[in-house]
Amino acid sequence: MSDNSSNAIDALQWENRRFPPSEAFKDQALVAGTFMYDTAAQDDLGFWAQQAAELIDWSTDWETICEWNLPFAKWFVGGQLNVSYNCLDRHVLAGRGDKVAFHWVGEPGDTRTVTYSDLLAETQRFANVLKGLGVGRGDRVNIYLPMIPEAAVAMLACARIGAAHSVVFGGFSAHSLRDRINDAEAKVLITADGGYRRGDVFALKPVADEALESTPSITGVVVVRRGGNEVAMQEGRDHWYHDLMAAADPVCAADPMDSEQLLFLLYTSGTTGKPKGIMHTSGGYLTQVAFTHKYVFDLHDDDVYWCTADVGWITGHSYIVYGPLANGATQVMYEGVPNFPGNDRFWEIIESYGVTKFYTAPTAIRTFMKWGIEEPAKHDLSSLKVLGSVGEPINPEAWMWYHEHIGGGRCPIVDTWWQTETGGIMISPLPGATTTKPGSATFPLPGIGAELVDENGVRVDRGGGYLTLTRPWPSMLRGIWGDQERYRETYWSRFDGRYFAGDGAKLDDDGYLWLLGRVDDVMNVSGHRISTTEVESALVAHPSVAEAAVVGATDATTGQAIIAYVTLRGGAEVTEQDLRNFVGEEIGHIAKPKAIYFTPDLPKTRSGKIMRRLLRDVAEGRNLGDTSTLADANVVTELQRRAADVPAED
Ligand code: 7RM
Repeated sequence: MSDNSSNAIDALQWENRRFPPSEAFKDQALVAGTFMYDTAAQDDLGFWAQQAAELIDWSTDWETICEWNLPFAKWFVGGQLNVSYNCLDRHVLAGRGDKVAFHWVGEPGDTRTVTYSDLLAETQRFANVLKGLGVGRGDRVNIYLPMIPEAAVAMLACARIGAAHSVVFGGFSAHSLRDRINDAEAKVLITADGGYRRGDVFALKPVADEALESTPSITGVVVVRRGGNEVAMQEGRDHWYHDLMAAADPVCAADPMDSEQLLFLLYTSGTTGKPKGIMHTSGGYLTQVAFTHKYVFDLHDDDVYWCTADVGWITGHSYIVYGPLANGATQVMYEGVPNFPGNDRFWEIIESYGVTKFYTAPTAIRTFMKWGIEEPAKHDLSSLKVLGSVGEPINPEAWMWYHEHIGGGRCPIVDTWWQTETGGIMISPLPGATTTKPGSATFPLPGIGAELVDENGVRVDRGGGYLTLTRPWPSMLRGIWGDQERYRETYWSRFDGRYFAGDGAKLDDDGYLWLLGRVDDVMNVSGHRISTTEVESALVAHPSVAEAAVVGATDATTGQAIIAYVTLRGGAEVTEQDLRNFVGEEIGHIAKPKAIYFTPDLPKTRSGKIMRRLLRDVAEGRNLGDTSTLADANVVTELQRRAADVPAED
């Protein structure tokens, strides 16, 4: 046993580089200094009320800021608002109708410019289309679309009439779509013939048709023409979007909705296999996503903001649709993959639209590292001002690469920790106020309570622990659709009075938070609780390594042994032994992988998170568990084949 066995996770690695915001950045920043943290610390409810009043238009004021009946919260109780009015009408009424909402870029190279007036007009018509299909307040509508402006229109049209949307990412199968439609008992499905991906059309309507064979609640299907692929239309049930829109009334009033009106369900895979319909409501959600989008990205009126997520994920909901549109921002929306037609597609888009704020995921950054610095170097990226990261821990070396090769050494990086369940960003720097350290998400945002605890729920002030949230926040999930017992059990039962959703983290001497990945991934090697993230970061610190995934495999001597899967940077070479020694030097002998496998790709979810569970199956020679959420199943099959070769040990 290690001498610190009471610790949830041993903290092995400490990073000392620091990046304060420049004077030039601070001079123009919305927040420099600590005033916002100080205000919120004195009265967090008052702070949120102030944000709700400043950032959102209400048709009726609320009576109570927050009603907290653990684990159930209501925010801005008694208040009324229309989310679509806040994202559209009020900007147009204020004379900003000609401002671009979306510079949309199709993968084949076609483009569309959508202003706030355009988006409002389209949304009103489509809201009337939905009404015509029998959709009303409280109904659920499923959305299964590519990354086209109609996805935002569909979501906003639901919000306008008080129907809840449930967006299913276009990469999901017929089976997944069917389960999600049935769980939500959706009335209408909005889909497209197909969309573009890596130069080809991928079919959506034919996949949806398969799902629709067993979705009794669906009475109408709306199909957007995008891919141009051949589709079957079922008489009476299926309608073309453009036909319905041409016939629709152009005016649809934005009626006030209750602050706690269900805005959307978003399904996230649970440990038991049955996806959970995470519930988000209106007033609190919109307040927090508008607040975080404005201050975390230091939003100015002339910004061109680009979040590369898909609207099928929470990042697309909160930081493409609701946060940026509530703030009246101009965005880029891109349909396709980062490597079509070339590996510099993102950098080309940044250059042509003068993108100032860029938000992407570590998996993308590590992929860019693989492709080499020549790709971004082909383009002028000097418009960029703030870079964001979300989805996984960002390894310090990936952070440095992002900083140098994309940010030109000049842009603050905001590493934003949050979840589908939290609805909005919870832990992140404020770019004009926070001195960052590569790989740390730094501090909870003003108004947010986060603490680490040990196995027994006792607060930890330095070193590793379980990340918990200590009080309700406006954009928190309101539960799991149809299963509030599962909600209580999943998030509120492990530590008394605290929200816990599975992540480990460590606190350094300066109080900075370092996310260590899911606690299910923590390895136990000879009694040391070692986080996969730390060993991965040590591997990525080697100049030849672009990406690494580390797992603990059962070992007769040490309990678990560290097994690493490594992808090299373009053209680089290194031996297994050199890498093992490198990790030994970086964090110590205890963290040296027992074996390292080189692989061109790692198994990832469709949203880009590394699936360590499958790598554990491979390392322990088991049959693969559930692979339905895997982006590319060939990757693990190949690794399984190679695992037949027994690795060396020293
Ligand atoms: C936004 C999103 C949530 C899980 C979360 C973490 C991981 C997300 C970070 C991160 C370290 C980050 N929602 N995660 N952001 N880990 N640093 N900045 O990704 O519901 O799909 O995933 O993602 O494990 O619990 S999500």
